[in-house]
Amino acid sequence: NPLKRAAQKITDSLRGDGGAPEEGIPGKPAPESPSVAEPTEPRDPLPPKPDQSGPDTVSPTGQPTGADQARTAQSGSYLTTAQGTRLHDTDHSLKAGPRGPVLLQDHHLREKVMHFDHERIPERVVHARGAAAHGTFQSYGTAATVTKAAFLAEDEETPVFVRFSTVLGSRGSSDTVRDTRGFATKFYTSEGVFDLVGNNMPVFFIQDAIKFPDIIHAGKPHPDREIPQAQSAHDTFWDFVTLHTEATHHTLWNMSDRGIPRSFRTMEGFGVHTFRLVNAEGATTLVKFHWKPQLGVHSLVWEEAQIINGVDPDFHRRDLADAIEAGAYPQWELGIQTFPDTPDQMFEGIDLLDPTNLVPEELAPVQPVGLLTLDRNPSNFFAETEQVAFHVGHLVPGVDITDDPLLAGRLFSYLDTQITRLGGPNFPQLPINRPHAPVNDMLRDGLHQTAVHRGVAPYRPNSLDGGCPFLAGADTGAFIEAPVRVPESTRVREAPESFADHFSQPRRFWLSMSPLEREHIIGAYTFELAKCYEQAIRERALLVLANIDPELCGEVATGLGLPAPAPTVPLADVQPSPALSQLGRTWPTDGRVIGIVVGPDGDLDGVRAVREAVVEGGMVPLVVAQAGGVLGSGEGAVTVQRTYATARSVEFDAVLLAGLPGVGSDAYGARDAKAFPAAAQQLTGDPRVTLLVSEAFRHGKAVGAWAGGEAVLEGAGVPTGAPGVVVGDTGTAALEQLVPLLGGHRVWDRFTVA
Ligand code: HDD
Repeated sequence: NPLKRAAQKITDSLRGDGGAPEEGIPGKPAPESPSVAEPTEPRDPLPPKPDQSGPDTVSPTGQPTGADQARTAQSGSYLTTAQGTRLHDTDHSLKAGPRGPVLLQDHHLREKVMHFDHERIPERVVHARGAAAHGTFQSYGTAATVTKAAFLAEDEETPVFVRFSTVLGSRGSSDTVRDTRGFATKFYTSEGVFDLVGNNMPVFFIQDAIKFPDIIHAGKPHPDREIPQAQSAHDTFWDFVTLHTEATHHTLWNMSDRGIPRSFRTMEGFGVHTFRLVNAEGATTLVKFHWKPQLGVHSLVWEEAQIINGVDPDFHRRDLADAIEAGAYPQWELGIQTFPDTPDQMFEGIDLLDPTNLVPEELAPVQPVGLLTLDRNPSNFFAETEQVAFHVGHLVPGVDITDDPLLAGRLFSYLDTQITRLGGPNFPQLPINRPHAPVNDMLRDGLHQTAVHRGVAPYRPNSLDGGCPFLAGADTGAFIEAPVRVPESTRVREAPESFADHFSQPRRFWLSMSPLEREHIIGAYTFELAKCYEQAIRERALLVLANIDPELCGEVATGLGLPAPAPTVPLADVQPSPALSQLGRTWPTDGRVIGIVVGPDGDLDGVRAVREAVVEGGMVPLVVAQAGGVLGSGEGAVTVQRTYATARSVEFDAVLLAGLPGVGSDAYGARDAKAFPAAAQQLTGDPRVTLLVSEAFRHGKAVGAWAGGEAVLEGAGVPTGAPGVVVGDTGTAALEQLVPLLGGHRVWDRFTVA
């Protein structure tokens, strides 16, 4: 039949220039050609239209849109309405006379208030509070043997946007609560967007996404009073995680120092799930992704975290933005642990599909594959940090998923949630979400459509738009699902047997901690459980702890005033993984904050010299004095950055004291210090300075003094011979002794652990 043959010819030619695309799928037979003729008269396809390269960035009337939207939204010197009409007054409603009623005809009032009324959008249901930054990812090319992903090829530089977050708190909650942190990275690769939506902990509370609403409902504030905010220290959280023991490992990480990071800059990041990489030959490798911070992994101590929540709830957000503004660009190395893609997807007895498991680095070393540098703060929080939409299904050729049941549910959830949060399906068109690769989809219309699509045939196959857009093949950069064998089975609502081990991995984590880190964990469990009202929950929590370790269980039981139960399962015989401990290593001191506290008669020359030396060492000096302004005059003047009223120890990694009046001195004259009882001042000097010093000491921070600062140490009850307390003849001499202590993050020797 000649007509059928001609129709077949056109159908074949409409398959595009991707070079027999489906043939590119290794091991997959090409699909059968469609036998149905096109409804049009068979003829040669039309040439591709020039405007088939994706949504236009010029409006139909020639104005720039999209990336240039800032220009259209904010140009010209005059205040205008949203329609561009210049205004002469925006402070008064239109009234019938100065004391008369406001007139309904005031269209400017109406527009201004209407827009304000709709400024807020729903916050993220989880990870609502976050901060973000732009940067670049520089690939080393070391992953090129295991993946064909272009952004991991040698010397490839890819723009990125990274958002860090807490999980439980709402948008206005505090930064330093005990919680998991989100670490989500959007790579704007040449092959489309790749999102690595991870956390600062390598394991998750649940093994199946169907339980995500349960764990989140349990962790969020109680539905009746909506308290507590951004906390896990309450009954519903502990009720769930003690009944649902697969949460044990993640809960233990939360109770460890990882739950209260010092800074986003000092957190590790993890992809959590096992992913599958595909190389140019089609070979697959299972991987886990890791982000390793160049500044080391550091945490707050609990009391410090609690104080910060009051004195600076924006602590992490401020720290990230300040560091970038100061040019101290935070960096992380991306690394991969690789595992053979065996049919059972196990490695050394660890089920790689169970997201409550980690693989110790000692068994599978993390191999560095590239460097992330964050070097630009967002210019508009809402447009960028709030509107960015991550999705684990944003994948590029060379990176594919596994059958981890937690990942499967995430693949559904992220797209879905953006529709409510960002008001419709066109959120990929928001400037922060736009891919940097050309986009030529056939998605059309919908709420907030900003692209002006051309052509008449957003369907395939078509003959009317020249058969465009074409389909790509493996050799032209198509994303092709790895041809993985799906196990033959029966439909069930069940987990594999290997998912039933809930305690050996937590036990490994516990055994890997240093004595001091264990002490912190015991403190955290005791604090959180003591905040629960229900005795039954506390008792159940102790049963869980008994299965991790008798010492952990016993210490927490003592703190709660309860008997320690015996384990209900045999204690797992596991080896520690030293890489899990944060202590015992030395890190660069870049970006560390040194408070230089100076009194009314302080050694200004010394302060100047210390400041310069701190800056030269890549750290941040903050001068703290009784009142704001400048100390001294002329060229030698020193600018004051904090006063005794605005400074608190938690802001500094180390403190240096210069020329401060000490015990019994009446040299303090600042008006606000008078708010403290005179007796307190007489005893210790300014109570705010002594508090600052004693807190810094208690939190394990290096403390130093010169030029009379020693007297304040004494007044604050800080012995000059104690570990990490240094005294110098000059400021720089004191600083020289102080800096090496910073490399260890804190003066751990100061803590005695039995
Ligand atoms: Fe999720 C946000 C990380 C499991 C459903 N998740 C969100 C963010 C991060 C993570 C970092 C914030 C992204 C941003 O900054 O905008 N989530 C994880 C990790 C998980 C995980 C590491 C486990 C390994 N998440 C998970 C499950 C579900 C979700 C199992 C649902 C079944 N997550 C969401 C969400 C969010 C989200 C509801 C809220 C806002 C958003 O997606 O965009 O879809």
